[in-house]
Amino acid sequence: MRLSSGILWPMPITLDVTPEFSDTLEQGGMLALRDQEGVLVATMEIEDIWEPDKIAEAEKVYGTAIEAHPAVHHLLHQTGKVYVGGKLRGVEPPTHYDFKLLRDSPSELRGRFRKLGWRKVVAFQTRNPMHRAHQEITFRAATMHEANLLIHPVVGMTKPGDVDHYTRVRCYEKILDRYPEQTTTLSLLNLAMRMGGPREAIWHALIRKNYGCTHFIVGRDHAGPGNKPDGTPFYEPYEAQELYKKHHDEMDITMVPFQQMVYVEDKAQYIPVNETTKEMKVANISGTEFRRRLREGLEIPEWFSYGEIIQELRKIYPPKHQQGFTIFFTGLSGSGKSTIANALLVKMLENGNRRVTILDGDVVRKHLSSELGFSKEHRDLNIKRIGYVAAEITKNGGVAICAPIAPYEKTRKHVRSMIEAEGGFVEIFVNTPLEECEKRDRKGLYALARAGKIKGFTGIDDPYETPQNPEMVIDTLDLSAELAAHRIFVKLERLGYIK
Ligand code: PPS
Repeated sequence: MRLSSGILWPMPITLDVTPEFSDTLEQGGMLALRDQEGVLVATMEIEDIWEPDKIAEAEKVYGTAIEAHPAVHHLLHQTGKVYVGGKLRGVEPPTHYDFKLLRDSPSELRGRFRKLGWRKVVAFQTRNPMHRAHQEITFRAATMHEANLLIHPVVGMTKPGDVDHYTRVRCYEKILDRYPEQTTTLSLLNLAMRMGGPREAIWHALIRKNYGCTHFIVGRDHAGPGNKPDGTPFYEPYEAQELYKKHHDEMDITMVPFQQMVYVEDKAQYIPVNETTKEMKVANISGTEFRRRLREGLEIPEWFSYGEIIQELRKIYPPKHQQGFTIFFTGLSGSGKSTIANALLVKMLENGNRRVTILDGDVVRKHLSSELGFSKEHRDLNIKRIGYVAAEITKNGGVAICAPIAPYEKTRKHVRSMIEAEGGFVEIFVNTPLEECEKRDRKGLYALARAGKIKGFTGIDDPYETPQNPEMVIDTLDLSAELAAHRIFVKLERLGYIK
């Protein structure tokens, strides 16, 4: 909780490197800290090089070493094994090309407050789009303390799965109009959140103090990471407020604690949950429910959010028939994947509502993977490349039809997770038995494989792992390619992907 000088500082910020790199360093040496483009941001005079006990760090800082906690996961899997410490000298602040006018250094923001004559400023930390309840809390907080309001959202790393900051910032800009004029301002904070609950609340407040704020709002479950796998929370809902109270005297920034706000229908008003009575009809929409409604294009009531905010969010949660998706065929060589894929492509082009790209096995091997062979390593690489391109297409609202053999379940799963992060994924197992593929042997490859002239041929001397949970199985023995494509098309309509 403290620096060695005794100053309250609850969150270690460390420079982590790999052991190989640390071997090239020595105490007293200098390190150049650069951004991704190689611009020198700062130098470090190396004072310490050490191997931390990460489990101890996780337990002390986050109160847990369970990997379901995003910061614990990051600490254990994404940070280097060795830490380097020392005196930093700033050279040039990192450049940001987005929302330049909304980015302030601590001294710039303090200067702005001085210029405006804002003596008391309440800061509001957020990593989510703001709705009516947030407007209500922040407005009340400022009024209660006769202060101005700073909306100070984090635009660095937040919780995985959060709404991207571009969308959020457009929402924050819109909500500014919902406050009385001249009372509220917006500035972006480039911070990597840890979802560290109580300690993070103290950290957030100290940062806001440095930015010139006098008050800081701490609501329910501040910087909460969600629940543990057993369903219990990592931190109690008001634990952050408790820890803040404990250190309040040395913080020099006043906590404005808030209970969760709920909407009371008969009063047409938001009130803190601890002020509600049994008789009151309380309405609430959870984050999960809200996202479901956005995804499915369902109504979101006016009491929950403002029309202009919903409009902004609907852009990133388009209805299903505008969302991107990937159809991933898998099956033996000669099973009929390409034929069905092409029949499906034609059907979709005929329908005309979708932009489709086909990533057929042979075509990919010609244009993307021409240097690859058929070893396990090369096949995996080939499939991952297809997955990457399909994920990009899916992200941008297109349709990717992939038709490789993709013989290994683990790699297919990997591709599924890559693509599902961006949109829909429909795996279709083209289940043509080996005997049939061999009988057809259109390219004559099975004969060559049997004769030992091609080594490592799928189904002959290299395995094909049957898909465990495909969205569809196509049996080509009793279904023509055209009918198979028709069945898939109907399924896509039923899933809502085609209108
Ligand atoms: S993989 O395993 O998914 O990377 O394979 P893929 O990219 O789909 O390429 C399969 C096509 O390459 C031809 N071919 C082979 N297939 C399997 N095993 C071996 N050893 C092999 N050597 C060449 C074969 O024609 C496949 O085409 P399709 O269209 O599947 O019949």
